[in-house]
Formats: sequence, structure tokens, C-alpha cells
Amino acid sequence: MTDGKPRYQTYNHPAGGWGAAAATAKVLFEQSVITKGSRALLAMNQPGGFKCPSCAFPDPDHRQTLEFCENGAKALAFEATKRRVTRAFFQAHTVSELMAQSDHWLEMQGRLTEPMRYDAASDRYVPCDWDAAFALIGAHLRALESPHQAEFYTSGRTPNEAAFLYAIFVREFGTNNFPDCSNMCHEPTSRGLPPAIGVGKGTVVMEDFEHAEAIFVIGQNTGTNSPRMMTNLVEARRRGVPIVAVNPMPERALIRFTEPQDVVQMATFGSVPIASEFVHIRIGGDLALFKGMMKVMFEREAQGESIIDHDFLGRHTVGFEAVRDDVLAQAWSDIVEASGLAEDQIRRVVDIYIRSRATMICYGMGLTQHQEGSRLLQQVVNLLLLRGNFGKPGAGIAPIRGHSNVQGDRTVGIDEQPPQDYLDRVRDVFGFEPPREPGHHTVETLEAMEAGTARVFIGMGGNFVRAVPDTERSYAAMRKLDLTVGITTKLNRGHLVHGRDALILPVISRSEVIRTAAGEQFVTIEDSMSKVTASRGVLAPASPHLLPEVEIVCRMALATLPDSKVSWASYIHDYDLIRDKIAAVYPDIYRGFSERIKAPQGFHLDVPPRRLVWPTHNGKANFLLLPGLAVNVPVADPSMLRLATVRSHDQFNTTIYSNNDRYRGVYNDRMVLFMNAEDRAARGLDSGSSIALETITDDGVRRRVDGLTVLDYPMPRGAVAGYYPELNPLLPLEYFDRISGTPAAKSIPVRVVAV
Ligand SMILES: Nc1nc2c(c(=O)[nH]1)N[C@H]1C(S)=C(S)[C@@H](COP(=O)(O)OP(=O)(O)OC[C@H]3O[C@@H](n4cnc5c(=O)[nH]c(N)nc54)[C@H](O)[C@@H]3O)O[C@H]1N2
Ligand SMILES: Nc1nc2c(c(=O)[nH]1)N[C@H]1C(S)=C(S)[C@@H](COP(=O)(O)OP(=O)(O)OC[C@H]3O[C@@H](n4cnc5c(=O)[nH]c(N)nc54)[C@H](O)[C@@H]3O)O[C@H]1N2
Ligand SMILES: [Mo]
Repeated sequence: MTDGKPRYQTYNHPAGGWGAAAATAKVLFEQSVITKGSRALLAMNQPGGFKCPSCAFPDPDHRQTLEFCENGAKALAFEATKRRVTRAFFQAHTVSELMAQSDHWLEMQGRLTEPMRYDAASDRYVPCDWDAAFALIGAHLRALESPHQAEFYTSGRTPNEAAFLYAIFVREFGTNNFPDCSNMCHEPTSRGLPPAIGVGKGTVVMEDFEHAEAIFVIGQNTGTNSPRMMTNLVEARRRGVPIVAVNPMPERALIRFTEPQDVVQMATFGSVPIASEFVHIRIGGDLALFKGMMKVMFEREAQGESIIDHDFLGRHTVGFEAVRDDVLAQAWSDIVEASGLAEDQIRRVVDIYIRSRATMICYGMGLTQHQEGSRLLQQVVNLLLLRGNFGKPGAGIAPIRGHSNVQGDRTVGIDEQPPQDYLDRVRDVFGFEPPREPGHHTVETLEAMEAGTARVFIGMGGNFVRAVPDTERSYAAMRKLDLTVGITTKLNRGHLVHGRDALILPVISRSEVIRTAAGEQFVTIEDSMSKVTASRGVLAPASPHLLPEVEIVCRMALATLPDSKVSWASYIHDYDLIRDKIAAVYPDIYRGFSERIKAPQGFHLDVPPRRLVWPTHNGKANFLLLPGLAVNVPVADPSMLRLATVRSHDQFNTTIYSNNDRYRGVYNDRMVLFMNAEDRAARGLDSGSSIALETITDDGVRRRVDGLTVLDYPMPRGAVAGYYPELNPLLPLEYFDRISGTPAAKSIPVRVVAV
């Protein structure tokens, strides 16, 4: 597989196991961090160490062994790499030349080492000292006619302390324009769940896995994107807990898994079957599945079985009757057609659900990235409410978040529609009047750039232009700006698609030591289960010229707001002072933060529905309606296929570690399209044919990606899948969930164009 030629072969082994161990060793070796890397791995997710920079799945409280996974090791190895992007590198390459390189190539150049400024005369980035960089940002921001002409993006690796201050800086500057990666990810969780249960977060914690009697894993590729959760699934299966996996792709780790940290299993080549029921859903068919399940429950209840928890419904909920009427009005033939599932299987899934006295429903992007993503999640809540699956051990809703601190960033103020009580407390604690009107989310940010009303873009981490929809259009929008700033660890496309002025500001990463005038500092993050823990880097920073994100925020504020009411200079050095302010702005959840964070295992933020308290407008949990069975606008065109854009096993979002996708049997290629063989044959194509895809829209814009190889894959009929971000040019900017603004990246209507 090392000759670079594309190869495709079915992967028949369990996921995890020696394949994962070998991949871990290889990646550490290739990034030449074997010694440094293994020392860092020992400190990852241990009390006193740093939090894994990869996904948001919590680390366990009680396992004392080496706690990491293949993809955590990859994230660390690529962060701790010895490769460096220096001023000589930028001298040797114009931006236009760099633009012609692949995302993988850019990533492989290594860590950024000093601040750089774009020089139009030479089309190169040239060195620029930190003071000059902050002065440039301050000058641009102060020159704007309105603070709403600036957009302040955040990606979810930024820790609480930096995100909290960034939110304060931007609000004192005068806008709520906070597009963030969550706007493309779990925003349906943040916006869809509050009307239903009063919080936009999950209601389970790690211990719940030990008490669950059934676990659903819906629209989530666990073995690749939250590999540490596999340990919980393996343990659950060993206890005989049924696991229902709902996915259009039979993801390998959901079928069979070998726990790489289980010595006996590794030695004996053993493995554990994971899904007791694999539900091969059509793309967007989940709504029909949920309604089918509820229909069976109502029907069986009507026949005298006791299935619905009427006591729970009576005490805690409102709106049950309307949901029951809606569900009973759906015909089985429509449910079967929309879900692509046999009625028998839906009845089997219901059996699993009603035998369980405590059910957890975990989900990922397969549920959120649809045009009705937010309301689809409300149907998940309906399903859970019917059997009282809240407020007891082992039960609840479990959004599996993406970036390691994406949930935390939202909690501490990265929110384009901030609650008024938060704004009141910001006013009281910091002494300025924050703006009250909602700001831009990611899609609105792009619209403002296109319209020319946005002039400045500051990216706190991430790779905005590469992550967003409608690639070509978004590139053009970005290039209209006066200033673009990338606050970042690695070179990425976002630095090459830039405004008239542009800065690259390199930061100290999660695994590295932050030392200030007040001594060594730590930061905090909140995981997917609302647990807040400290993170202390152990490695020396990649370059002596890097700054921590906190200092960058403070110095942007000092350069922009000469009359600020906030004591920015003090926060640069002492992060406890920042945590004291977080506690003051969020007394309900963060009171005593600086003290509580001293507990080696951290602490949980309060999630009221766990206590059966519902902070909704009526103090109840609400059954909410989503009429019909469609989560995306129907398309009449018979040639239409629904395209899901997914991650390979060897990438972290726009960071491409390699061109392999081991569990799906793809090597040295990312330009592939997974298709059902009958759909392929119906189009007169051979397996391995090269095709183009075109988006079906009525806006007159041609969106097309060429050079895709068709692979036979067990997809449901009418569903195809390929990789993000290569296929983002096909995703129209207008194609998003109206409630949350989340682009519907899992259900793009496309047609195949033979070439
Ligand atoms: N190694 C690694 N870890 C990561 C990331 C990474 O890129 N690499 N990214 C991080 C981030 S930011 C996030 S948000 C998470 C993402 O983690 P996931 O949510 O697992 O992300 P995706 O790869 O987008 O895949 C989602 C799954 O949804 C399925 N799917 C597609 N359409 C549908 C549908 O209509 N219904 C159902 N039921 N399923 C569907 C796909 O087949 C796929 O298995 O992972 C985080 N962790
Ligand atoms: N078509 C399609 N589009 C999607 C998705 C999809 O499934 N399909 N998924 C969406 C999802 S779920 C998400 S979350 C977004 C992701 O969008 P982003 O979060 O914007 O993208 P990433 O690729 O995670 O960002 C990687 C960059 O972050 C920087 N970085 C890494 N570590 C640090 C750090 O510690 N500090 C700072 N300051 N910078 C750092 C590095 O420079 C790196 O190049 O993409 C979305 N886009
Ligand atoms: Mo995400």
C-alpha cells in the first residue's frame, strides 16, 4: 500500500486490534516523535497532564492505565511533529504555489513558528513581529464603520479561558458575530434540544454506560471519530447490553471490534461483536424509523401492553397527544419507503427498546447535518420521553460532540445568539454594555462576506474556508475582505485564501507548556458529558516565538480597545483570574471554579434534566412535532442520489493525515464515491469507473466535482457517500437547517455525470 497507487479492498477484520496498534506506532515514527510522543502519550488524559486534542469524548474516571486511542495518538503526533514551517519556507513558496498543493501536503509541512504577514508585492508571507501584528488588527478593527463588519470565528480546540475572554473582547468591541465550528456540527443539539428539555447539551455522563440496558448509536462512526467510546461499547456488550447501530454505512467498528488496550484480547486475536442490531437506514430515513418505533409502541399499548410511562408523562411532559396523533397517521408503507427498513426490523428494534429500563441514545453528524436536523433531534427526545428515559442512571440523550472543547466554548460565551441573562451578567461583571442583537452564524458570515458588508475575519483556530459549504463561492467571498487572521498551529487552506491584508499567528498547542510571568499556567476544557477538567501541556513549545491563545486575545483587545473597562494585561499572566471571572459570569454552574478545578478528575457542570428539572418556557419537557417523514426538501428528479459527506479514518476534519481509510478498504485515494452496486449498474457504470457528480438545485449555479472513482459498497439504494472536505463544492450554502443554521452535509441531492 506504500507505492502510492490507489487500491480498494474489502476490510474483513475486526476494527481496532493490532491494526490500530500498528497504525499508532507508524504515525509516531513518521512524525519522528517516538520518544517525545510516547512521553506525551503517557501524560495524555491523566490527572496533571493534558487533554487529548482530538475528540470530545470524555476520558474515564477510574481507568489508571495508559489511556489513548489510535486517532488520539495521530492527533498528538501531528501536533508534536518535529517538522517546522519557517520563514525560509515562506520565502521559498509564493501563496499561489502553495495553493496548488493538497491539504495533506500543507499539513505535512509541520508546525508554524513565528507570526507572518501577507506581502502582496511578492505574493509571499513575510515575518512580522507580534506588536506589529496586533497593531494591524487594532487598526483594521478601529477603522470599521460598524463593529458588525467583523466576523470572529472559533474552532472547538480553543480552551475555556481563551474562548471566554474572546467572547468578552468581541462583545466589548460591539458585536455578537460569532460563527463557530459548532454551527456546522452539533448546533441542532444546541438549538433543537432547549425547547424540548431546556438545555442544549447531552444528559448522560460516563457512568451511565454502566447502567444502560440498551444503547443506540445513530449516525456516528464511533471507531473512527470517538474511538475511546468503543471501550464503553465493548464493556456494555460483555454485560449483554444490546446495541442498536443505525447507519447507512456498515461502519466496521460498529460490527466487530478488538479493544487495543485489552491485553488478553490482543494476544488471542479475540474480538467482540458490537451491534446486536445493525439498522441499515436510508440517508435521512431516521425520522421514519423513530416514527415507526413510536407507532409500534402506541399500537401495542392500545392492545393492552404497558409500554408508555404514563406516570412520567403526567408529571413531566406536555404535548404527548399531538405527537401520538401525528405518528398514528403515518402509513406503514410510507415509513418503510422513507426509512428503507423492513417493518419487521423496526418491530425488533422496538422490542429491544421496550425491554430496556434505561436507554441511552448516542448520535453524531448522521442526525444533525440535515435540513431538519434540529427538529429531528426533538423526535429523539420524544422517543426517550415515552419511556421516561431521563433522570435515571443509564438513560438519556448523548450527543457525541466533535472538537475536544466545542461544548465548553459555547458554555463560556461563543454564541451568536447569547441569552439576555448572560449579557446582563457580562455588563455587571465587566462594566460595559454588550450588544443585544443576534450576530452571524457561519452561513450568515459567508453571506455578509459575499455581500461585501463583512470586512474583517478573525479565525481563532480552525480552517473556516475549507470546512464551509460551496467551496468556490466561499473562497471568492473570503478574498473580498480587508483583513483575514488565522490564529493557528498548522498551515492550512484558510491562510492561502485570504483578504487584502492577512496574518498567520502561531499558537502554543494543547500538549505544550504555557509559562507566563506568573509561572506555569493550565487551561480547562469541557467534554461531551459536561465534565470540566484541567489540561497542562508537557512538551516544550514548537518554537520560542509562539504565544498562548489567551495572550493573543488579550493583546488583540489591548490594540483595539484603548478605553477598555477590562483589565486585559492581568489575564495574560494569571489564568486563575480568568476562571474567577467565568465563575462570576456563570454563578449557577461555575461557582468556586478555581477551587473546584483542583480536584484531579475535574467536576461536572449541572445539567438540570438529570435531576428532572426542565428549564424550558413552561418548566416541562415538551413533546414537539415534526410533521411528515422527510428531513430534507424532497427532490422530484428520478436520477437523484443523496450524498453524505463523511470523514475517513485518517483525517481530523480538514486535517488529512493520509489518503487511506483502512476500515472502508480504501488506500491512497480520497476521490471516491461509495455506491450500491445496483445503483451503479442502473447507471450503466462499471465498478472503478471515473465519474463526476453534480448537485441538483434550482438556483442556476453549476456545482460539480470531477475525477471520482465509483466503488461498490453496501450503501442503501439511493444513497452515496464520499469525503469531506473534497466534496464541499457540491454543498449549496443555502442548503441548511433553518433553526440552527447547520449545513445539511449528509444529504446533498446529486446526480452522476458519466465522463
Ligand atoms: N479521528 C477523528 N475524530 C474526530 C473527527 C475527525 O475528523 N477525525 N472529527 C471530530 C468532529 S468535529 C466531529 S463533529 C465528530 C464527527 O463524528 P461522526 O458524527 O462520526 O462524523 P462523520 O464521519 O461525519 O459520520 C457520521 C456517520 O453518519 C452516517 N450517516 C450519514 N448520513 C446518515 C443518515 O442520514 N442517518 C444516519 N443514521 N447516519 C448517517 C455516516 O455513514 C457516518 O457513519 O468526530 C470528531 N472526532
Ligand atoms: N461537507 C462537510 N463539511 C463539514 C463537515 C462534514 O461532515 N461535511 N463537518 C463540519 C464539522 S462537524 C466541523 S466541526 C467543521 C470543522 O471546522 P474547523 O474546526 O474550522 O476545522 P478543523 O479542520 O478542525 O481545523 C483545523 C485547524 O485548526 C488549527 N488548530 C489545531 N489545533 C489548534 C489549537 O490548539 N489552537 C488553535 N488556535 N488552532 C488549532 C490548525 O491550524 C488546523 O489546520 O467542519 C464542518 N464541515
Ligand atoms: Mo464537528
